[in-house]
Amino acid sequence: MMKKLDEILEGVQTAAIAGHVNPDGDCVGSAMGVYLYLRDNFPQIQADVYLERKKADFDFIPESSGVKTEIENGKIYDLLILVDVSSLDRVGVAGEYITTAKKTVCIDHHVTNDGFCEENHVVPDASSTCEVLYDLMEKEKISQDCAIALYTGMVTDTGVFQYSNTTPHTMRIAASLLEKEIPFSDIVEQAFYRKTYAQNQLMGRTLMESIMLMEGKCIVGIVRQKEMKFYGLTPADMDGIVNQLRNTAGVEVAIFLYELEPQTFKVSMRSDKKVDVSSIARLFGGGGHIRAAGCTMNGNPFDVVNNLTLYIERQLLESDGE
Ligand SMILES: [Mn+2]
Repeated sequence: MMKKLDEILEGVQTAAIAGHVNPDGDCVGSAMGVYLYLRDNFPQIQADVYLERKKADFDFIPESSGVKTEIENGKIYDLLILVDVSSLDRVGVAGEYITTAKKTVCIDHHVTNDGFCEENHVVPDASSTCEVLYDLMEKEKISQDCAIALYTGMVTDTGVFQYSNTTPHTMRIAASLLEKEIPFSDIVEQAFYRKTYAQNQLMGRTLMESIMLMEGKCIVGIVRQKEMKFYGLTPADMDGIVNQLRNTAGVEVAIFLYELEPQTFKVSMRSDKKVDVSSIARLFGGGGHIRAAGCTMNGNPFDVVNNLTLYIERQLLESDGE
């Protein structure tokens, strides 16, 4: 039974709000959304937001400069709210609070979420954690600042309301956030499209060096550590590359690998219509959504790609047989 956020907050005096490793727009948006809702409606609650590494991309979200990147040793919160976190091993900096906080609550939309908190509000059909969050909030208590945060997460996770996770309900929520007179054009531009020059250069290079498999149904892009170092980029700067790969005529599945350390790769997959990439990511200890999923894999890039394409090919064959 889903409780409303106001109910979850009953009797709470201190709250830690945290997201997942390598926080994306939905993670930052939902964490800040909760924070701003508390700031505006529950000023008696002392709340802190903990996120791994604050991305400049989302600096426009009000109060985001106050985000903490390190936990306070020994601090015990009444409540830990984890947002957009699908499993225990994805918890970012606030991991220690899971054992010390008096109550833990997870608000999420990943189908792979295994319910690792005491209370779990997981809606796999929701476009984003921000969408789940909106439904847990009292509409009239959502300020313009809070609406900016929520809209950011929805824009990021739906690819600006384009991906198949976008529903009429998603659009109705987006509409009600627009009624708060948020700067929606700037949010889309800054949260989704804007890249640094170095990011664009690395994206261009990755596209140029990409390879096509399965008669053009699968595209693979690979970024090595030495390239990231050359452009002065980190894993947090890789956003958008896998989408651009997928955005190729005829491609059903895009695979993007970037090297975390020698022989270890972060894998992101995007699918067009036929392949459930989350089921493949899960085979390798990862997770995500049907059309967007990821995992971490060991070996050389060719081993990694071969392991994945086996399952992609199988699903493509099955769907063609239907
Ligand atoms: Mn999300």
